[in-house]
Amino acid sequence: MEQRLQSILNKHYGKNLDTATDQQVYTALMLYTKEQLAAMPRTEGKRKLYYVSAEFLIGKLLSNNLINLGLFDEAKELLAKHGHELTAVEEAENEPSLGNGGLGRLAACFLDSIATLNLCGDGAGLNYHDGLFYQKLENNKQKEEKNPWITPESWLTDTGVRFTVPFGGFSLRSVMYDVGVPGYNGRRNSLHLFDVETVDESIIGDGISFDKSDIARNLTLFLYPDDSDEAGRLLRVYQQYFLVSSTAQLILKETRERGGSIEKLHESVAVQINDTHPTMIIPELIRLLTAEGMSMDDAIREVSLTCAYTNHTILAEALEKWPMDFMRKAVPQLVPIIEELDKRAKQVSDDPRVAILDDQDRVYMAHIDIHYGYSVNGVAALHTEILKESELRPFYELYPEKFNNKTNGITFRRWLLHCNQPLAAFIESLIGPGFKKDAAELEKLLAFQNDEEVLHQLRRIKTENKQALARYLKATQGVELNADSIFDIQVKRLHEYKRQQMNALYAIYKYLEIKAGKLPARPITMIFGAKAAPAYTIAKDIIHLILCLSQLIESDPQVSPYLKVVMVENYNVTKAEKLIPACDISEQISLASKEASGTGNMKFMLNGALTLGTRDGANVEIAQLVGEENIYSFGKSSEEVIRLYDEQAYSSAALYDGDEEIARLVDFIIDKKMIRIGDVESLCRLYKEIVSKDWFMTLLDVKEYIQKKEAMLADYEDELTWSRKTLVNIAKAGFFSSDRTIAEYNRDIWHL
Ligand code: GL9
Repeated sequence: MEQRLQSILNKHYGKNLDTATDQQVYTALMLYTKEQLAAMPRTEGKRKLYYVSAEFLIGKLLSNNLINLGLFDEAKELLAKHGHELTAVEEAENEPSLGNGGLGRLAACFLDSIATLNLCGDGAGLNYHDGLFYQKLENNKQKEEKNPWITPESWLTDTGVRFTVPFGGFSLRSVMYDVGVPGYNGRRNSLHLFDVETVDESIIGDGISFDKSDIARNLTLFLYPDDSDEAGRLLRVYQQYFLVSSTAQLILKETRERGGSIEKLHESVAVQINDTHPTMIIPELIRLLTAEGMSMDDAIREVSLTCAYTNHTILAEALEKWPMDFMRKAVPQLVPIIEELDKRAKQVSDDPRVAILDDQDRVYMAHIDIHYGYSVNGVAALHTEILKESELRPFYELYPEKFNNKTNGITFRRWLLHCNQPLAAFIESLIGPGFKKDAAELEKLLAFQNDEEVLHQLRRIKTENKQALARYLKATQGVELNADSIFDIQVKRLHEYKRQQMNALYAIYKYLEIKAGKLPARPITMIFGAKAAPAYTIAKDIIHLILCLSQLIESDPQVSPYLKVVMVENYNVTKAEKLIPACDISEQISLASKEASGTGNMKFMLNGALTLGTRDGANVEIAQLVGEENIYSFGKSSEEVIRLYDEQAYSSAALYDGDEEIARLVDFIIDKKMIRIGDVESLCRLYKEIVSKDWFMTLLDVKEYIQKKEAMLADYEDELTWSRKTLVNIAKAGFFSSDRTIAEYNRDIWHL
């Protein structure tokens, strides 16, 4: 390694390991790691998986690739010998922001596990040059800026593979870049990222605005461009088709090269459709197969035996329905196929709830997936039950054999070995290294439940991680954290159903308590991190509320020694890796039934935080594993919430009018102290929304939530009992390894 690094540094910069900057050392180490990765043997298999997704939130790759290649310690020591710290060198890497949140991060964890389990499977996505946006916090508001991440030397390799993607009236050339995916096991796969050569960053104007109609120049500029207007929605259709047409052409090319038969495509290929964004791969594959001379019947049968669909949400807004007019304009060649698929589906059932085309000439993308895929899975046990019992019930009655659950998971390489090295080393000293390959071995930690020295050491490690986070936030955002305070963290996309607003109401409660002289036993640090979709007004109002509260508390010397509210700017994977190991209280407070699974909940648990959560998504399975005494659950059940929706029986106004305590907290949003700091229009809009609508039922659970959090804060003072709970959480986290999830996908769906 040393020789090769010296030679790369010399060739590129005329420097050596002692004279090079951290940035130069990063580039050299990245290029070296890339060479090592390329030299790994590929996975093999008769049936090959294509995991097709609009998002892959892969995060920085250097450390994780070094870990999976078994080179991490060697690299760290070598750099240290020459006066460089690996963590400082890593800072030079840009994080590719090719995803929004859980769905994209899940896809990245899955690629890691697929390679590690030695399964033959590649990812297929798009190479967005500016990813999602970069979030600046200014004047207590979110401001979106472009977020370029591609540098001349990067993990991307141009494969030389090119396809032509036809659109209505024009076509674009598709360029295939690859990012290597090393398993923790000696073999590798690839992530294919398709791009257009004509993309032009100079068309980006103020913030993240650009000409949405100039497809050749804008196609791969941004992930999910603003879809609040028609041009933005149409652009998404262009993006989606570009992804799936490129992928479908790659599948047929590789199948031939591997000696497989196109006529028996399903014997050589499995396609996992990650949410509805890649749904058009079904009609596109049918189009390509019939163009090869297959009959429509045969093509539909083969494609249906090849494609499987994962549903990630029951929120109506996320169930894509595209107007047929969009299809006629962007992808006219798919229109006759979609009409044929609709006609056949109507022969299977005349129930309008399962139709592909509705009476307003809109295409229901999920319905294509369910009729013409061979598997439909939800992402946590509760979520899959809700799909079967309510959201997709008519489909479940038609095709019960297609439905199955695959509870999400996370890769422990990134979310323990990499992000929490002190904890990983401590675990290894207790139970040996076996847990690194087999996460179930973490259960061996249960033998230490009554070992006081072990329990004290867990808290010491947590405190060190809190100090490290404090240093990081001081350096990057200029905020001071008290590592002796309790760290209560809610980091995830900003959405009303995730109820950051309920957490903000807790901050108001605590502020008022402290003002009234009721001081907490220990200072509390409430940390938020979240991006709001640019056109989601109420989500931005919630960010504004949190930032105004932060300022109000900070500037009040009566309160600030006991309470601090921090919003981390531009929350992303890199920041998650620093926040999660430093957390005491993991906030998982979505309205029951709405969070399909959650994966942050798993990451926090694995890193020794205790969950304050509703009985939603995978929280339900966490509670079953650790036992009710090791989790803090609260709130109305999903059955109760679903009943309230069905009977339209929820009224936030009634709760507000009938309860002085609730009214006192909500009223504070528009208290004159707040109005002085914030934007009246924004705060009033949010106040009104909560009082008169509150679609995600904040006021239903807020009182029980406050009570539970208070109980939790009190429990924190009993160090041994708290630490024992964290130990049980770590020990039981093995189930949430994405290695387990992927083994189940392969056993039940892919059969690679
Ligand atoms: C999501 C769900 O909301 C999460 O609960 C789930 O853990 C992940 C992964 O299955 O999928 N569905 C979804 O649309 N997103 C999710 O995070 N959204 C984004 O990532 C934007």
